[in-house]
Amino acid sequence: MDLKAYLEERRGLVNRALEAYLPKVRGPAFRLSRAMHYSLFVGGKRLRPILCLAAAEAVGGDAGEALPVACALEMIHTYSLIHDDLPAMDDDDLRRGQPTCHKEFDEATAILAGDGLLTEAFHTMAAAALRFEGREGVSLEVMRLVAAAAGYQGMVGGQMLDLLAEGRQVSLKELETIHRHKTGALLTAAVRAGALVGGGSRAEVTFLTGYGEKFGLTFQITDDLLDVEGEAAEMGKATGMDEKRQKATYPAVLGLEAAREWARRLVEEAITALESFQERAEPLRELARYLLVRRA
Ligand code: GRG
Repeated sequence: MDLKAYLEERRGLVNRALEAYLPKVRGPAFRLSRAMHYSLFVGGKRLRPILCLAAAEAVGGDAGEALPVACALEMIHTYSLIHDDLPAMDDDDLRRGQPTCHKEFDEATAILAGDGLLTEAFHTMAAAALRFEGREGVSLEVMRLVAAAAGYQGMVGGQMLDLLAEGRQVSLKELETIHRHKTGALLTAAVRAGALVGGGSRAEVTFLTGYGEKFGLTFQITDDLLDVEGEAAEMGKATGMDEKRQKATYPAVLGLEAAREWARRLVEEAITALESFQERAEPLRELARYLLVRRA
């Protein structure tokens, strides 16, 4: 399959839906909606929504039905980047190749834009649930799992662990715990939510969750590798920052070659988790392989 064309088509689909869910509004909160819009549309690979749609289709579901959840995941992801870039956290000036939200606007607006995106994500999912009559159980389960993955049991908790680990040595086990929460939880939730909305069987959802977990870990390892080896211009943000901030990373704990080798092994395991799926899971297989060659 032509992954590049597939990704472009999917990005277009997601971007059009995001525009519809989050139009620029006028009025007293114009500045806030402009800031939310700015960060959401300033770039981004749309990996989480694309995974969600691909998982729905892998179980024979309809990507259109998964779009609200897919877009909600991108809103949550974008909020996490806005807050992560704030001076109180990573204090970054550049994200997705453009000034970070607090640089383009100001700190208070960036905090509110993150809050607005997080809340809008749940509004989007709830509004869609009301439209899908008769599927309330699935909709509620999806919202529950996305909330758990985004909150203190998942991404927010992982961010706390990451901040607490700065400047000290961590074991491989601790590193994995941090990243399973900080990055892996939302990526896994994207796949699991897609499988549920798509009507997957219990076994299919379990296999796809396994795929999502391997995908999430591999994503983080390759993110760490790109911080060491990537080009800032291609990534749209500064590189070499992990070392500067004494962050716990896979290359730091394992060494570069062992980290690369581990990523390769995890991709094989992710693809193995899809063994019982036919052709329909090919995009998910290709997305896992793409992690090893991505440059941004
Ligand atoms: C502040 C609540 C809160 C959470 C922050 C995800 C996260 C937790 C922080 C982001 C910092 C970071 C660089 C994490 C590493 C992995 C990651 C999420 C990279 C960015 O995701 P991509 O590559 O970004 O999917 P795009 O821009 O393509 O959407």
